[in-house]
Amino acid sequence: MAYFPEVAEKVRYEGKGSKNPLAFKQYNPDKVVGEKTMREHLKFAVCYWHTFKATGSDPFGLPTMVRPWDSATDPVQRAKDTMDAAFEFISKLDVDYWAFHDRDIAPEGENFSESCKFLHELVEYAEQKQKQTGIKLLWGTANLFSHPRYQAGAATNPNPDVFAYAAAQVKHALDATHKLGGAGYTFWGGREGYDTLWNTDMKQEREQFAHLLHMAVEYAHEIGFKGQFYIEPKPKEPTTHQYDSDVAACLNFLREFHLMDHLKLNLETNHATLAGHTMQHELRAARHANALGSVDANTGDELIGWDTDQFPTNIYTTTAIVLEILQMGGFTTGGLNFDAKVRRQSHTTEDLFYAHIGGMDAFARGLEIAHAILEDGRIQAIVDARYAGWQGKFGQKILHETKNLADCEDHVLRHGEPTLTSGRQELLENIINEYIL
Ligand code: XLS
Ligand code: NI
Ligand code: NI
Repeated sequence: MAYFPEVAEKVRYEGKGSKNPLAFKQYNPDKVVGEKTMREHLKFAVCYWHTFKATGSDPFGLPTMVRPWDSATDPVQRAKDTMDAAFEFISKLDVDYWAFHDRDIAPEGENFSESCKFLHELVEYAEQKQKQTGIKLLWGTANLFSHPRYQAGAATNPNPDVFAYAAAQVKHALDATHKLGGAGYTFWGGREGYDTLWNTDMKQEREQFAHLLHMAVEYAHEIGFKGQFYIEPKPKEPTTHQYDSDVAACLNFLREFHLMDHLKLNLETNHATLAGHTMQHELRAARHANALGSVDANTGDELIGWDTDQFPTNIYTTTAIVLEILQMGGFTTGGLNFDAKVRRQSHTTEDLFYAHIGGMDAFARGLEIAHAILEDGRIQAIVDARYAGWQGKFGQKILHETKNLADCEDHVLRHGEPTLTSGRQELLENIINEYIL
């Protein structure tokens, strides 16, 4: 049965003039940009939870989504139908990767063993689907935040029984990811934080969190899972404060607990903005620490202030994101995972295509612009000129020879007031617009 009759075979590239809403206008998978095709550069992934499982409910209202794969009464059958729909959709969209949580693909059972049994069954089903379609797993993860047992966190729970439950769930989610050949495994904190410090032992909780990550690293080693581990920063929501709040906090955490060699970061645009940063800032900070791994591609609403997880359509943002990715030499294990959901009023299955097509086109255009910016080098030249003093004799001396405060004073006494130079912000913004327009 076809769940997506609106696309007969595959969404195709029709180019800029096309008025077909179910065609790509910018994303031409085989087009070579620099040394790789668009497909190879961008490595899109469809995420299971938002695209196939989100119901459209919000704190004020009931589900709105019309999802024909969600009707069977038996939960395992429903999970299989959902997986049929997922692989049909991803194939028709011509995307190469997917990402999931354990509880997205299989229902929670009566007890832990039954949940594991369901997961196992669905992993086998997914394995066949991957074989049939050639679609690969970008990363897997465990949902350690939805079930009431995790109301006070998973790894950071005050109760060690809950910690153990979470660890056991991670074990099986890692097995699942490994079996499906996942290129990575993500930890998103979820409820690893606090609602109020009045009831929280923050020191103890952070240690517990690090302990779980070390256990996961060890288990991966045991089973031979070679994928990349990621930690995904987010400052709040659902907690008031999440320990891995932004890139700087994550890097500090990984360094403090000797985990830098084992985890990179999976960065999400809406999480960056919730943390009060641009995505460009977060990517840059991670890249400089050699910790930029993968991207959850979405965007927030500037006025709402929640993690609205909207599909990215802003070319300025996609350009800035791809620039950072190109500057790190491209993705290795990572990719652009659409951790994004259609709006509550976009309840039809067609809307899922429009949303992904828009996001893919926005990133394809961002790729071309970012590539052109790097090739042209005008922006880099302005930045280089701005720092040229540090390449000069005095700058080098300050950095590399023992210069002390008194030497600096001596320099000031001899040279007087420093010459001011323009930061050229408006000029740089104009140059970016030249590429975009
Ligand atoms: C939620 C997170 C989540 C992770 C995976 O805000 O973005 O979707 O990416 O657990
Ligand atoms: Ni995410
Ligand atoms: Ni999010």
